[in-house]
Amino acid sequence: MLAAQGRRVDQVSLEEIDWLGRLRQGLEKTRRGFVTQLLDSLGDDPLSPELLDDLETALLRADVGVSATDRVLEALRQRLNEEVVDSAEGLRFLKEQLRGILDGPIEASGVPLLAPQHERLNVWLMVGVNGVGKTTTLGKLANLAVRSGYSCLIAAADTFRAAAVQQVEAWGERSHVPVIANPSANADPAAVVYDAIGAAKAKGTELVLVDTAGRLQTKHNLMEELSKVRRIIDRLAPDAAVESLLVLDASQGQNGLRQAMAFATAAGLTGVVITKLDGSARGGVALAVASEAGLPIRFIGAGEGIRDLRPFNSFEFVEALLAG
Ligand SMILES: Nc1nc2c(ncn2[C@@H]2O[C@H](COP(=O)(O)OP(=O)(O)OP(=O)(O)O)[C@@H](O)[C@H]2O)c(=O)[nH]1
Ligand SMILES: [Mg+2]
Repeated sequence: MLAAQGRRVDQVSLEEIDWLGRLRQGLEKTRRGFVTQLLDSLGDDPLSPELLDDLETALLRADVGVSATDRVLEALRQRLNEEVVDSAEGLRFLKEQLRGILDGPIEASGVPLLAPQHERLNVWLMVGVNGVGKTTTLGKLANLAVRSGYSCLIAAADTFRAAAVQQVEAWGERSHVPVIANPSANADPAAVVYDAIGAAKAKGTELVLVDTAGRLQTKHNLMEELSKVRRIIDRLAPDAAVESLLVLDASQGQNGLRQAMAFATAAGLTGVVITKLDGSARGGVALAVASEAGLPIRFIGAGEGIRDLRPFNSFEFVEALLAG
């Protein structure tokens, strides 16, 4: 039996089984509004054109977005034109289509699983609107990095409020990861990043995680500040592997897409982290992000705990989303 792509169930650790359970639980709300309805209408009968209408509504309601929904329906229609498809095969085909959408940008990036590169400086920048979970994600990533044997440091480049530095310092302490911060109020975030990259180079640190202040994508001056941070990184560490990760709150659904476009321009996005999948009814937004923003989803967060973040895997995600 396959528990995750390419691995047998006895190769999966207890922690992973625990995570899969939590992910499934987290996607419960999305599933309730979408899959239960879908599975009910699927029944045991072969797929019919009416059923495709129901499926379309269900996908749109789960915030899968028009483009991904159209792609899935088009593929299903074509299949139905060719042959009779029973419900089990219909579900299998649907899962395959959804995985294809999620995997598209990942395959295009040439990096199936994002991890820091050893013996090289990696700089990962967390960006996004207010309160989406940037700092929490950074704290979880620091822990994951340490557990995976990387040397890591945090740049407290959210200088907008004093509490932000304390918050990120608390996360650093939990994983024994040093935090570079500037004690003066309203320090320039780019200056903090400058110090952090200097420290990382001096110590041979492999991963620098950069926390940034939440900002609305419509605030031009704040987006410009973010571009400046990005330029500093590129200038100081031209050989570094830079990841600019947009953190999106799943419960914001389609709004996330509009944010993605603006942040892509300012911060040169390379990927997305979707947070708060626990308790959101809009988990389908992952498909909209992949299909419309064309960005690979790299991690997903489903909880506030330090271990509630995992590398994104389309197989796990689709199975959790469509679990009966
Ligand atoms: N349930 C749940 N809560 C989360 C998750 N990720 C973050 N949160 C919570 O969301 C709230 C905001 O998280 P932060 O990490 O401070 O968000 P931020 O993007 O850094 O916020 P600003 O810096 O103010 O823009 C906190 O209460 C977190 O505990 C998640 O995956 N699930
Ligand atoms: Mg923050």
